[in-house]
Amino acid sequence: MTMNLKSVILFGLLLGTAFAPARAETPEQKAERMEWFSRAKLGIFIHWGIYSTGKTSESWAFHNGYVSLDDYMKQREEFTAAEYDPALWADLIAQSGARYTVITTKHHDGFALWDTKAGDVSAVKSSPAGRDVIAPFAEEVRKRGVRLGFYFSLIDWPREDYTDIYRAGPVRYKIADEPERWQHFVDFNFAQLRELNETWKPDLYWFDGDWEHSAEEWRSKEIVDMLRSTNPGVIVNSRIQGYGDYATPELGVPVVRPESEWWETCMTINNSWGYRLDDDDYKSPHTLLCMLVDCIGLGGNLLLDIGPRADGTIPDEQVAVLKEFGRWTGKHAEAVYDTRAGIPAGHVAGYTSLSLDGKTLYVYLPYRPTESVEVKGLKSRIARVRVVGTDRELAWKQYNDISWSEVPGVYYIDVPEEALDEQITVLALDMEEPVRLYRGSGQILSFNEY
Ligand code: FHN
Repeated sequence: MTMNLKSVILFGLLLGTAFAPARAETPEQKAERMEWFSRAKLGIFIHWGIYSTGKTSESWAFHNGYVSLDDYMKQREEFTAAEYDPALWADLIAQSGARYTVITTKHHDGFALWDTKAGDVSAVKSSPAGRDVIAPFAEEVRKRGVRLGFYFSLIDWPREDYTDIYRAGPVRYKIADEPERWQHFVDFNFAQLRELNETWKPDLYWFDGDWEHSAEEWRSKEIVDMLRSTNPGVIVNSRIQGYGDYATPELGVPVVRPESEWWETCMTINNSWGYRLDDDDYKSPHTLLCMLVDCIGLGGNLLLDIGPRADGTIPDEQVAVLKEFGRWTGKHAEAVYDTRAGIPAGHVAGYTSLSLDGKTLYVYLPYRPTESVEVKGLKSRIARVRVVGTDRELAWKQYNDISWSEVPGVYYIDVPEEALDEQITVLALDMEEPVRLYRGSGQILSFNEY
């Protein structure tokens, strides 16, 4: 075979591209990939599976020995999805103001909600639903411009090739003793993930259960590389032993900002991830909205969980929360999506965030103020105060604005009863310049100019 110079160069270039090591992502490239997530602020988590009969917890019920594995797995006979309306689910999610959703494609019990060819335990092959319930959900969610996230449990306790099943032990086998058995399980995880990735190219993977094995054992790096090879923009949560993009504090908003630039608190709507017949201890919309603005103020997202029933209906209490979230986020959109972390606690009684240009300080009031709201330590001057979601401007005054002191005067903003939102009122303090703070502990004035 003869090659002219042009073909030799082209061939060389192709070889170079094929074999060049993947370049590490720069911080700027990562920030670009994380952009939609940073601005999303609210996601809706969905725990749906055979445990959605409401009789047991998700997976943990057999793992902890509360029911036998057989009795637990029998619940799949009640997973009918008979009333499942993915368009309605997607409507509710979009209306809540969430910009992304994360659905359990498979929990630790191994029951897959999509038509997996890699195993036999799925909504299609082993439940009366008899169909792929992920496919129509993915389609409806995307139609509404909501980002699609897949929860995927690395753990699959019931499988014979997985190392553990019960919390109390004993382990089935040790990887060192039976490496091929473990390899069989790893191949299975890869096969399922390949199916999900190639079919839907989700925007985000929410791994879970990584604590049971090391990155080397899960092959975490290879998993992420494999997903990115055909889905380069995908975002991966932290639960994959060091290869994720963002932190996932659970069931509690952090007190101080997490070290990770990107994070999300996942939160139950009552006290359970999946639907439970015996759990009607719902958190109020006010409580949950406070968690949302707390996350926003600390620069993170809230991933609020719902638990539909096995027939696909969503309990009224959960629908009511999503609708109230929609009313509130719709009215206060300006102070939700295009914001960044606020100022440290202590300057004002309430949660805060900043506009992206830093010139507007948003103050979220989870209470009904008496007389006025005090804001201290603001070196930059207020130009006007607005009530977000209304056309109302508020009056304020400043005390102790002393030109020869470095301690700025304290602002008092009048907030009349009529300006209040029924959940959380948001004030926008538009400043003359980006917010600058006084963070000292006061001073003695050794002279007066008057
Ligand atoms: O074990 C799971 C639990 O069932 C649930 O899915 C939560 C959601 O964050 N994740 C695990 C516990 O951290």
